[in-house]
Amino acid sequence: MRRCDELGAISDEAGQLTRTFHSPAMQRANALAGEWMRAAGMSVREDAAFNLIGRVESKNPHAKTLIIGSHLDTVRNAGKYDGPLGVLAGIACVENLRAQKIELPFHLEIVGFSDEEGVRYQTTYLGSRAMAGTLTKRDLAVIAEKGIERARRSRRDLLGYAEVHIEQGPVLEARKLAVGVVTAIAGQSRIRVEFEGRAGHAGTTPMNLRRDALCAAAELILAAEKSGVIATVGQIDVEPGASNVIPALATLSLDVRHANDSRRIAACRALKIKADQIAKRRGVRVRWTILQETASVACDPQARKILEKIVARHEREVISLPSGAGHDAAAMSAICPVAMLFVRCKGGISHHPDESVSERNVAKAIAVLTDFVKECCG
Ligand code: HGY
Ligand code: MN
Ligand code: MN
Repeated sequence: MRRCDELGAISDEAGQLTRTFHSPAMQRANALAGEWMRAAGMSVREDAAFNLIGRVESKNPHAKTLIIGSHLDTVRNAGKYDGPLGVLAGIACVENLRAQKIELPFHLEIVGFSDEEGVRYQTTYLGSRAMAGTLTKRDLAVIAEKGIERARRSRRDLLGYAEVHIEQGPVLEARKLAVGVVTAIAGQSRIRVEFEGRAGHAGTTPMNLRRDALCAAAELILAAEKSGVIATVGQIDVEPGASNVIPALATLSLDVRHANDSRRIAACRALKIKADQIAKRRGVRVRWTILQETASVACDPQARKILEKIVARHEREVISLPSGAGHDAAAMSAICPVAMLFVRCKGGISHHPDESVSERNVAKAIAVLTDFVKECCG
């Protein structure tokens, strides 16, 4: 918990917690978490995508590697636990195994991914997709840092991936449980929508002669809210951005989620048609750019069974639940089986400085994770 506080104080922005891909704060966070990994007896390196990797070598050089991880980057004005808690739980698990003198028949790595949130480039999972080898040409074109695709790992080396993460929802708190097992991770689409109208004088241009880009955007935002899937417009930029000038350009981010990929894709299509209709009626142009699509991912049934068996030793009730939030496990599922454990967080609040967890619930998650790794020894 103290480590969460220490990492939570490392930010790119004064007065709030923001750490974005390869920023100065991310480099400081990697250095600090790397020290804790070294102190736990791990060898530490950073891969070509700036993922922080602590490793406990098994005596068997031909062994595969189990990866436990989460992300060290954050959203803007973030909470302290979304991401870092999973990395620190992994380090605590290694400290437990060491204290119990457990020799693992496989290599164990704890990974702090460099960009799960995608705040800097609007492309999520840069770190875990670099490791999974699923970066697109577009990803590589938009990012300034070259060569991150060299972080790619081969599926032959991996046993699997496990992630501890705050639930970011209300279910565990409602059921008075500390932890729960994740069944699947919802797919997501990230789209940039640009409405281009015409700037004009706010005082002299009659309302019926305007080509107001921001009013067009406003209509689409409300249509997204009623689209029947989980849709969010989190960012909007307006140009020229003066109070007495009719907006010529409105650029908005559209984030669409659903557990069922065809429902999500259909909803995005319907919103694109709506955007075209709004643009036509208002005499503005619209540009629709899909920045990223991530399919929904089922957690590995076998790994889930092991996790449920372990949770049953620690909780009076074992519940399994889907994740509406995206996680690095979704990216890692391209190269190995994945398992996720949710930790209860207060009020389900996340992506907000009020994000909080209890020491008791975190202790239970670390105990479950440690038993899970021991169970993987077969
Ligand atoms: O947006 C998400 O679902 C995750 O927090 N990156
Ligand atoms: Mn997260
Ligand atoms: Mn997040």
